[in-house]
Amino acid sequence: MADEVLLLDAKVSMFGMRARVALAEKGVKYEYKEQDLTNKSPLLLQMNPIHKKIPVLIHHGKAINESLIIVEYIDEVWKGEAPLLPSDPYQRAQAKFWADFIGSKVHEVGKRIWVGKVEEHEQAKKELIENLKQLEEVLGDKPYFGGDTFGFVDVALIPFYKWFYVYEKIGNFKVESECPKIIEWAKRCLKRESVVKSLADEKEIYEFVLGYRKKLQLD
Ligand code: GS8
Repeated sequence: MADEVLLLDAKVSMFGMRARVALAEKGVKYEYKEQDLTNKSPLLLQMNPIHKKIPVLIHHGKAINESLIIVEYIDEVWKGEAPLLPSDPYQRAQAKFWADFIGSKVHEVGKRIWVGKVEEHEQAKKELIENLKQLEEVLGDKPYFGGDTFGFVDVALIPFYKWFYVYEKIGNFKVESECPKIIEWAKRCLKRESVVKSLADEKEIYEFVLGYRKKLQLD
């Protein structure tokens, strides 16, 4: 199997972590290829010629691009184990909506903290907290966004938990004091082997971001 599945990825990437968590949930063996995004490999350029971004899943030589599409693909191909998307069409649509919200809102606003100038931080922090509070409402009293089982939205969001450390250090605030339910949910997810072994270390992410900010002279 290992020669059939290949993941082009970068360790600290929240999008790459989504693919890794989904593969681990399904117990899929794969070959991991760390990519240097400052000097993109011919393989990455060939496999994602449109966006030239990681993650890229290569299955039997064919490329699948975009993290949420990759997670859905993994869910469809390895159907038997741990279903991630609900089978009910409305629930499925809802799961896709919130997973997209995480990329278009949480990620974008988080980026305004970690690549943003200091004067942009206050507004970005406010919006990030608003977005996370919306997600807390979606979670409600369920253990996971997927209900009783870990699902698509859980996979989409959990990598960002490791990025909270960066948002908090750079933005000088604590997510937990504003959104305790999200932190409780994240700690629950972190009890899963698939999650623990797939996520990058927060200090490593922070070091990466500090280097990035230094290079761009943002401080
Ligand atoms: C985003 C992937 C992405 O931004 C997805 O897969 O969900 N919507 C896509 N990948 C980044 C690394 S993570 O921040 C990337 O590959 N960047 C390289 C570049 O922009 O040149």
